[in-house]
Amino acid sequence: MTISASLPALRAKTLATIDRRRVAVPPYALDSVSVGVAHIGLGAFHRAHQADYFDRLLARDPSWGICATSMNSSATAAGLHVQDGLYTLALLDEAPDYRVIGAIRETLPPRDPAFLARLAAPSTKLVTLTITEKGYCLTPDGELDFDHPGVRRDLSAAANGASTSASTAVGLLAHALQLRRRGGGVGIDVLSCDNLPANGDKLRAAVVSFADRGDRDLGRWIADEVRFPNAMVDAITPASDAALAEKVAAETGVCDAWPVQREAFASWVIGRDVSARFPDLEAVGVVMTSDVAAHERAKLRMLNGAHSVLAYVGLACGVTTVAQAMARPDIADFVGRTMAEEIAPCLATTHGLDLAVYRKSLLQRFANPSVAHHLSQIAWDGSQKLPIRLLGTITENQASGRPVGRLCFGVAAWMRFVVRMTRANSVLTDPLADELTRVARKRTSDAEADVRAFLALRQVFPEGLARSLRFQRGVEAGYRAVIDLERGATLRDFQEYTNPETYPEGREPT
Ligand code: CS2
Repeated sequence: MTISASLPALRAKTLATIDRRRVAVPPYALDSVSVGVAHIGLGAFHRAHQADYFDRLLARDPSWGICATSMNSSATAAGLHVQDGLYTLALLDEAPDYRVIGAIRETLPPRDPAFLARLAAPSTKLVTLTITEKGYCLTPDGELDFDHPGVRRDLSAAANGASTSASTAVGLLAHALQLRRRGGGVGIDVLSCDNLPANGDKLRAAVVSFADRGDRDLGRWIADEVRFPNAMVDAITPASDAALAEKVAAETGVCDAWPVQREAFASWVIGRDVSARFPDLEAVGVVMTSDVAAHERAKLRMLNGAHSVLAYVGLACGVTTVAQAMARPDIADFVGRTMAEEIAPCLATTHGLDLAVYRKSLLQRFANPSVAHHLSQIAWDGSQKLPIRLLGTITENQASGRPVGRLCFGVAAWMRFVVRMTRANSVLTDPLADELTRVARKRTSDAEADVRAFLALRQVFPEGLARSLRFQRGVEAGYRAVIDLERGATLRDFQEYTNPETYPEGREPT
């Protein structure tokens, strides 16, 4: 019998029973809060990151409560509703800190017309999104994919005047903005909080092109009246598990079925091109800057790029968490060198950040033994993440004659991950799962043929890169080496594949 099952549920009326010396509770009256933010994507990252910032803002200004929904699943919305929107955030460090977050004042199931009404209401001043890379329904070139089944469905529903139940976030936003325009034309800020470069610009382009298909005036109005700032978000957020629920129960003395956890560190950098109604998030530690792109690029390529390399290489070595991978000297050394020698050099000229300090701090964050961040969680959606995290760096390095061996190794480790998952009949969490499984099933005993089949996936690999012999050879060498890793070899044995000398500058191997 777990401790939590015997305790009263976390709710507004049980808040008073929590010992405030052990657990922080909202320092404002819940019933004084009004909704100012509509959020799409009620996953752990939103609850651990943005909702924490808004929770601290609410202590100063009660008009920034959140109404949240998810595009697909209703479980979290229903569960949080029962808990009056309350849940516990565990900040993981040597001694964890626990805080009950009250910022989410309303949760609604997918496609609830009440959420559309929230988006359209003039009292809603900000929309935030955490829908992951695939939620934007973009082509590899970063434009709205009009062949995406959800986009097609939403466009035909909009054309028939039946768009109340959009299945994509882009369709939902376009419809809500149409209602806003009709209802008096109050613009709004729409803030993407996903790991995509130029996330706001991409979302704006997607929503405007969706709206343009049915109503050019609406497209123009959105482009003129709605702000889509770019943003960089950062906080390592391992998925919640039963152990977390028990720790939270022991601290709070109540049963919370929806706790979340993250590292103590968090950062949020937002572009200054916001409207006058934008919340004063600077008061709670958000950085507003005119140079988000540099922050975004450094974070996506250094942190997320290294994360993906760690995930696929670590899983090939039979390791489970990021901290365990970092405890292995061969893997830690490999990732550290990947960052120093292959990722940082493409950032050096664009950013004032001290990259050596940044790299060191990232390696420390990855190695934090208090954060059990599963590599399998990072490995999800590789087809969406690789282009953003690794392939751009590889393309730029190749063009400038810089080394790419370790990054190619990371790409190969992803391919082998897909092969192993397919062979084991495990569920591959990836929007391209069907295509990937088809390629993996055709696996031969020839690394070159296997790699060629993966590189033919145009949704992942741009043609120019896929045709580069240097890239092909690097991935093939990595592919063979990862097979050896799967058989228990150590990573050190493969340094020769990562040596820039293997691919002399400017000379493509034939
Ligand atoms: C991770 C990110 O799951 C992943 O792919 O790389 O979620 C990462 O933990 C965050 O972006 C850190 O800010």
